[in-house]
Amino acid sequence: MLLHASDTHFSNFINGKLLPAASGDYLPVYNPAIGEVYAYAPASDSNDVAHAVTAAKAAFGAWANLPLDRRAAYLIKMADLIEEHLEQFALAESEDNGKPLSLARSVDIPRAAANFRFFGTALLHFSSEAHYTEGMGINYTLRRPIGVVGCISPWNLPLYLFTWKIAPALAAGNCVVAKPSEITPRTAFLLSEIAQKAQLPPGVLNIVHGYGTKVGQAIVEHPQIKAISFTGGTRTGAEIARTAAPMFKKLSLELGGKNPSIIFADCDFDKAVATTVRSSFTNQGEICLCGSRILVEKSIYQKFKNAFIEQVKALNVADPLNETTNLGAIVSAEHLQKVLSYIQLAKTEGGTILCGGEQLHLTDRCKNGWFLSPTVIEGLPHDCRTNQEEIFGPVVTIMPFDTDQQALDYANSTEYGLAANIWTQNLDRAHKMANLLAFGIVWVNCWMMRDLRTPFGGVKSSGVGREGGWEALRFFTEPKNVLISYKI
Ligand code: TXE
Repeated sequence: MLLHASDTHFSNFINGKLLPAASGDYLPVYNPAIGEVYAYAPASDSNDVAHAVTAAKAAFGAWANLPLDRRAAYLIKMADLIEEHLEQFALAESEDNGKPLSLARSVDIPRAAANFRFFGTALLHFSSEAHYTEGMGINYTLRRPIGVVGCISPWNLPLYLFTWKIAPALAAGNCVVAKPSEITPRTAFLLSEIAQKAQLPPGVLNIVHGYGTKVGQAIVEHPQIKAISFTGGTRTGAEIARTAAPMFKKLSLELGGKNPSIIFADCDFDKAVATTVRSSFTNQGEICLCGSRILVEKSIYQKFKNAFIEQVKALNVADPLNETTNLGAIVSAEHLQKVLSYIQLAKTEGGTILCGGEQLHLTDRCKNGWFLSPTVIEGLPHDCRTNQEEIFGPVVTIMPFDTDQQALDYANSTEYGLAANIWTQNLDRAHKMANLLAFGIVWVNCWMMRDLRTPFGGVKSSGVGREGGWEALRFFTEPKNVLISYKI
């Protein structure tokens, strides 16, 4: 059991110590399933960020020069400790975010541990290039850590995405100032204790809690923080880029999505239906990779629609702690209102609600929680706002298409380009579509299957840069070319 697991007042983690915000202020943290404040996180500001940067700078030299196997051992220890406390982390994540406990237990927390283990071992194999130039000599590329870097993450996959940034940053030899979402700070707080238990040297990892406009902004503005890795909304990403660009900071931005699921008549029908239910509604649709526009070839449109709706209606929206729950609570009252407003918009745009569309009022301990029935909307043109803007909830549209070209045109018509999934048994079509879809990730006959070595990220307004594998380690290092001149 982690020491502070039942604390109602979370702490920052700066220079190896658990501290309140310098101001002494706190912000409320809600349990979405019961609709009540259950804890408080430090409402930090630029003073806490400055403190964290000072600690990180002081720790940097020793951390960057640690033998690789020792740095690796720290990260692997972090992975082991997360796994050791898996149940406690999973419960904390579920209570904080509203997601089903079973999902936190099977996806979020194992992946957080995997992030540390993956990058903890990757750093042992990371290498740089050498270029022999005839008549000139040999160039080799040094890759050195950047220094102090900032990691800012969102509320939908709290520990999963937080560690997806922190682990490669540390692996590459940087010291980190990290900020979790103020909406879901609990597992980041527990991670502080994991870092203490792993005896990570003070200042190597600093976690500062608080609002985006205060702590996030202070991280982005701080002149000693040389790179920012951010996942969150596209508008926030633009704001961060505006601030960071004139300071010439390195930026990795993972932003929103409006992903298509493209179903061709020659698909493996049962698998396509079942997976599309998952890709639409896993984590209440609050995953940037969720498909939210289902495009179905006209000849199987009715059949697919009927089978899909039947399975969606069978989904169990219930207390996240129940083992049989498929969809838990929406993360916040504000986000619930946003999602509901899109359902209203869909109606005014001429859409028909095939199922769901309403806030659900559960009973007992969840009677004031923020629940929404999974919603499927039909009859909308591909270019209306409902089909163009990110909703980020359990709401999908379904529409027919006639030809491959039309499917492609519809799919590529949004400003976003994160992930697409296509369903076909035709190999030629699969390759052709994968090539022409304007997305950073394309899944063929599957969804959200991840190999952590592969590049992860989007095009257009879905972001800049890629995470994962060598891409992440390259982002968190600065290359320097060295030419040794010699003549044979
Ligand atoms: O994101 P924000 P939110 C999308 C989704 C959602 C919308 C808003 O559409 O409805 O974004 O969600 C910090 N400088 N995604 O409000 O505000 C903030 O405190 C620096 C997609 O959570 O972008 C939090 O830690 N940081 C996404 C983080 O940024 C700032 C996942 C993300 O918050 C800041 C989540 C600022 N000025 C939401 N303002 C995905 N693609 O995975 C806020 N932050």
